[in-house]
Amino acid sequence: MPDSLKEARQLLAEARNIAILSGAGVSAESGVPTFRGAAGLWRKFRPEDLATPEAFAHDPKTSWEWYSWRRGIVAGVQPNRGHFALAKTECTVITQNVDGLHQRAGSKNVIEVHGSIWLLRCTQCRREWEDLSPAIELMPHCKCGGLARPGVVWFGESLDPNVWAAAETAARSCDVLIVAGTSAVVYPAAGLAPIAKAEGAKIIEVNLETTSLSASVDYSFTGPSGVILPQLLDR
Ligand code: BJW
Ligand code: ZN
Repeated sequence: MPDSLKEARQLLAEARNIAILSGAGVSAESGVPTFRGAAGLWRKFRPEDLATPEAFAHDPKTSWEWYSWRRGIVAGVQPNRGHFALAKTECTVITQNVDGLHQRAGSKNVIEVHGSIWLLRCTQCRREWEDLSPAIELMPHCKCGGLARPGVVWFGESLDPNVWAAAETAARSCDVLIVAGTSAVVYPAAGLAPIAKAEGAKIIEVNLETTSLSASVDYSFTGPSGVILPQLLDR
């Protein structure tokens, strides 16, 4: 075992308060496509065409087709060893993922900063409800007759202030923050690492490649999160 891995394991073993910021890469080994990079969702779909309120307003059917396709993928996959290693560890999971796989692995304390594809929200009365069926109708409607939208956060939309406050508190109060499977280009989520660092936390990054955070973290492990997270966390 490399010295850096031993050190990071020791750090985690001694930590009182561990938090993780996860991104799409953590679900990649389950078979959920990432957004960016070689196999990214958005090599085929331009983000600005789909993940904005304007795109939904202009063409809700295409937007719903995309979400319905993704719901089908997620419903057919299982959490992977990375999700399970986190679920076995007492830690706060701050996730940018909307797939619900951390919860399915058994993590109890999950903060979904970008919402969930299993949540629907009425564009008229704002009512929110859960719908877990993989085969959702293409243009779901609310009881009030209003068109429903996915309960996710699109570009240009603010994060739920309570959810963001919980994420910030977790970042400020942890002594180790693991940043796994995220390109760390989307804000404000990517800003959680510098926030934690400023409060004295050690930062451990796990990714297949280097990111804009890599130079400023304490430990950077290059490899699949499904392999590295268990190496870091399993006792
Ligand atoms: C592996 C692996 C394996 C692969 N093991 N690793 C200019 C500067 C700064 C900010 C802005 C700016 N202009 C606009 C903004 C704000 C904007 C933003 O950040 N834009 C940047 C892109 C520039 N942010 C927002 O708009 C946010 N809201 C906001 O700021 O509110 C205030 C505001 C109000 C009004 C106007 C403007 C601002 C909201 C952001 C919402 C993001 N939403 C999405 C879609 C969610 C719904 C859906 O899923 O459809 O969230 S975008 C998408 O990106 C999704 C993800 O959660 C998010 C992050 O992606 P993630 O998870 O990092 O995935 P990838 O694919 O990018 O990376 C995967 C990584 O895994 C890679 O590094 C791989 O190497 C790695 N990997 N396999 C380990 N097996
Ligand atoms: Zn309604």
